Formats: sequence, structure tokens, C-alpha cells
Amino acid sequence: MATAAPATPIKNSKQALNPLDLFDVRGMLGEDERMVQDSVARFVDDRVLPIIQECFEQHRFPHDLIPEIASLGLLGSSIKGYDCAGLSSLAYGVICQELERGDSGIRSFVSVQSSLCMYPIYAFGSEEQKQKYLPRMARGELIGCFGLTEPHGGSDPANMKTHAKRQGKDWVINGAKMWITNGTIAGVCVCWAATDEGIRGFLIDKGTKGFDAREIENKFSLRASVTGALFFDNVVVPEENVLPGVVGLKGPLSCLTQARYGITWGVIGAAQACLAQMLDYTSTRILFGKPLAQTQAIQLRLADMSRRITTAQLLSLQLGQLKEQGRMTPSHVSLAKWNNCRMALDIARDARDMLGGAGISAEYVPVRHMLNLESVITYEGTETIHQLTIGRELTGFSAF
Ligand code: TGC
Ligand code: FAD
Repeated sequence: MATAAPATPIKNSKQALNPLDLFDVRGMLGEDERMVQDSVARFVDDRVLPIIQECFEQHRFPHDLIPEIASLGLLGSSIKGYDCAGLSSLAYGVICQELERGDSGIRSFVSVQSSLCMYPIYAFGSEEQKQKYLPRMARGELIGCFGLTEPHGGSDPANMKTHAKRQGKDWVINGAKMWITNGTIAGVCVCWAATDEGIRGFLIDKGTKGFDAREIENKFSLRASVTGALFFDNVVVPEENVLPGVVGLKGPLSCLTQARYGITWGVIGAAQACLAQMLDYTSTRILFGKPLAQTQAIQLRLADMSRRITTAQLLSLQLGQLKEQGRMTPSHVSLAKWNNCRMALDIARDARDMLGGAGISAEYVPVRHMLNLESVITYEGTETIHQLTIGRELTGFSAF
């Protein structure tokens, strides 16, 4: 027969450590960055967490949060000017982390708007395009989507079928895009299409003749996010809607580098949410006469979660510092996206298991994060694509 548990856990550290930030990564942030983190954390606690379970169950993106997300300066937060907040890379990181602590779908919304839509307009757009789109996008009045993936295979975008042909001063676009976040709620699509000159980016406004977006229903993942399929049937766009500053695959891939950087931080938030709930649950769930948290097997699993979160935090912190110094490379981002998504997905799956039967209930966060992370480890480059990117970096041979 098991003996009764001690009433209170024994504290071993003289100085209490934050179990979700053991190496005090927050302490490495500047004061402004900590203020940003705090305000996004409050927003997530007050406005996201109370509704997100229901949104997920109802397969509904909470549109009504957009004005508040915008007023917090979270849309295009790294852009200077054009009504954007001009925050640092680390601030963007903690924004993603806090949002994804709420739900990957909310972080996805901000990633797509900021890194995949506003970034290319800022980096490759004409001054007229920046003036026309960026301020409205920063205010959340205009939503963007990013069309790169196609139905026949997203991992190899160089082989895209969507094409644009010159017709006098206009371009005519034909093709289809698949799995597009914000697809049906977007007022503008940043669409990548093959041309005789190479891949180019086109800004296609909602309502343009021949452009259609349909929602993808029946998802088991990212249910609090909108995902669509896009169709382009002889869509005519004027030359002024082409992004003039880039030709070739490096255009869309540069956007992915920005978004993947944010994801490395975001998934830490999802993992922290799972660990926080497990620390609470295992200390109050009494089995065999003692709290689960007092068993060696559970402690090993909690310790392993903590080790993996900590290493992911340190990786993203260093990545952010390299980014600020202009030294971050696509391979750095691939390694961190691979490591951190794998870390978060493994933690969510393990947390779900530690809850026993309750682990399949939407009342607890791990299963929702777990299902979301199945998308996050797939989009923005699958785990295999990032592994092969590192393989290519190490060996010089492309194995794609
Ligand atoms: P490769 O020869 O490697 O490169 C072609 C050109 O691009 C440059 N480049 C990059 N530039 C910036 N950032 C990167 N990450 C870059 N990677 C490559 C490269 O230097 C070269 O430039 P240049 O000047 O020499 O022409 O191209 P490849 O055809 O061998 O492909 C490499 C591969 C497989 C890594 C690439 O195709 C890839 O990343 N595939 C995965 C596709 C992907 O991630 N799709 C994501 C779609 S968007 C999305 O999922 C949004 S989800 C959003 C949400 O909801 O949060
Ligand atoms: P495929 O490319 O067909 O890959 C299938 C499998 O083959 C994978 O396991 C892959 O790792 C593996 N594989 C591929 N190549 C190799 C190789 N050379 N060697 C070994 N294995 C290989 N895309 C956008 O453009 N915009 C968006 O906003 C967007 N949002 C998304 C939202 C959600 C919820 C999801 C699920 C996806 C989204 N995507 C978006 C698409 C996403 O980027 C793609 O799903 C992803 O890039 C993989 O492409 P695919 O689904 O066509 O899989």
C-alpha cells in the first residue's frame, strides 16, 4: 500500500525559478520587448483563452479580435513607417510566442499578415503599393493571404504551375493555390506565379474578375483559423500590381524566412501552455496514494519537457540576435523551425498522454495544441524539407 503524500512539495532551489523559463530568456530582452510581451500576454489571457476552445470546436476564426490585435501594433510589427510599430525581431518573437500560447491559429493569422503579406510589399513593393496597402493592413482593415502552395505539391514551389503572361500592359494569371491561410477572408492575395522572366509576385485584390477563394472545411487542425483554396481563371491584373523588387524563387522564400523565424518562437508558447497545465494537473491528480508529480516517471517526462523548451528558447533567442545583426541565414532558420516544431509537437503529444482519458477532452489544452502543431510542423516547409536543407548545408549535395 502506498504511503500518503507530503502535504506540500519540497522546494530545492533557494531562488524560485520560473518553470516555463528556467534560463530567464525574458531577462535577456530589452525593457520595451518585455512590455510588448506583457501586453500580448494580457490580451491572450483576457481575450483569447476564454473563447478559443469554443472557436476550435466550432471551426471558427475569431474575426472580432482583429481590431484589438491591430491596436496592439501586432500587424507588420517589425516594419518601420506606414503606421506600423517598428519593433525589434525579439519583440516579434515574443509576440508570436504569447499568441501561440493561446492558439496556433491566432499566431498564424498574425504571421501571414505580417511576414507573408506585409513583408513582401514592404521589401519588394513600389512606394505606391506600400502607401496603398500597408497602413490599412497595419490597422487590420485589409487582410492578406499568401498564395504559394499548389495542389500538386507544396514542398517544391520552383515547379509551380500557376503562371502569368503579359498581355499588353496587363498580366493574365491562371492556376490554383491550395491550403491558403486567410484565403477566404483576405482582401488582397500575394500570389506567386511563374512568368517568362521567372517567378513574380502579384497583388490580386478580392473581387478581381476570375479570382475565387473557397474555404477548406472538415479540418482536424487549426480549426480556429481560416484555410482556403484559391482559383485564378484568366485573372487580369495591371503592371502596377506586380511587386517590382524581386524576380525568382528567392522572393517567396525570403518571406518564408521571416515567417519561419516567428514560428520558432510561436511553438514555444504552445509547449509552455502544455507544460503549465501538466505541472498543475500532475500535482493534484492522486493515484496510488500520491500525486502523479511525485512519481519518477512523470518527473522524468516533465523534466524532459523543460529541457526541450529551454533549448528551444535559447535557440530562438540566438536566432533573434543573429537576425538583428543581419547574420541570420535560411539554414539557421530551418534548423530552429525543425527543432522547435518537433519539440512542441512531442510535448503536446506527451502531455495529452499524461492526462489519460481527459487528454482527449477539449477542456484541456494539449490535444488542441497537438492537433494544431500537426499543421505547424508541416506548413512553412515540412520537417523533412528543413532536415534536407541542413543536410545540403553540411554536405553541399542537394538531396531534394
Ligand atoms: P534553391 O535553389 O534553394 O533557392 C532558390 C533561390 O532562393 C534563395 N533561397 C532563399 N532565400 C531566402 N530565404 C530562404 N529560405 C531561401 N532558400 C533559398 C536561394 O538563395 C536562391 O536564390 P538565387 O538568387 O540563387 O536564385 O531552391 P530549391 O528549388 O532547391 O528549393 C529549396 C527548398 C526545397 C528548400 C524550397 O523550395 C522550400 O523551402 N520548400 C518548402 C516550401 C514551403 O515552405 N512552402 C510554404 C508555403 S507558405 C506556408 O506554408 C504558410 S503557412 C502560414 C501560417 O498559417 O502561419
Ligand atoms: P508535399 O509537398 O506533397 O509533401 C508530402 C510529403 O512528402 C511530406 O511528408 C514531405 O515532407 C515529403 N517530401 C517532399 N519532398 C521530399 C523529398 N525530396 N524527399 C523526401 N520527402 C519529401 N501554403 C501557402 O502557400 N500559404 C499558406 O498560407 C499556407 N497555409 C497553410 C495552412 C495549413 C493549415 C496547412 C496545413 C498548410 C498551409 N500551406 C500554406 C501549405 C503548406 O506550406 C504545405 O502543406 C507544405 O509546404 C507541404 O506541401 P504539401 O502539403 O503539398 O506536401
